[in-house]
Amino acid sequence: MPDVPSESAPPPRTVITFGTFDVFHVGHLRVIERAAALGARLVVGVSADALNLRKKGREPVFSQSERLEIVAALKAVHEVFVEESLELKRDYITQFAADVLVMGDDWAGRFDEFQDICEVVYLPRTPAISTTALIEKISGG
Ligand code: C2G
Repeated sequence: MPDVPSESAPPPRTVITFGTFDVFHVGHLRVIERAAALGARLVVGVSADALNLRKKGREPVFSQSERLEIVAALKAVHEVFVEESLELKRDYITQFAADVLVMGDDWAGRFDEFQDICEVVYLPRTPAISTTALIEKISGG
């Protein structure tokens, strides 16, 4: 018998998410795992060092290639790429044929404009952990 998908089976969905993922922590892991659970394939855009410098006025602790390497090694992640600009989100969603865009709810409402090409989901942030707080703690601040 040929392996024909049943008519009622929903097509496998591609999920896309974005982030810096600097000083990788459990809040990052949870958003990635919950994003992956919304589809069959998870693509992650890891923000470029230059984008961070422009946006936050400082270099990330870990370089872009290190952050990419860490995110790519996660079981839940199928593909990673460098997010060069926040303004290219629509292009990335199209390029990777994403059905769902996932972000933490610190971005709530910010990407609703993409609802014309994909589902947009904001997941609750993991409380009480952030890269900034970790950097302050480690540096004794
Ligand atoms: N996150 C979370 N819980 C935390 C910390 C972060 O759920 N305690 C989520 C964020 O909401 C985001 C993802 O982890 O969805 C990555 O967080 P950051 O590395 O801080 O990413 P950011 O610099 O906000 O992304 O296009 C977006 C850019 O790439 C920037």
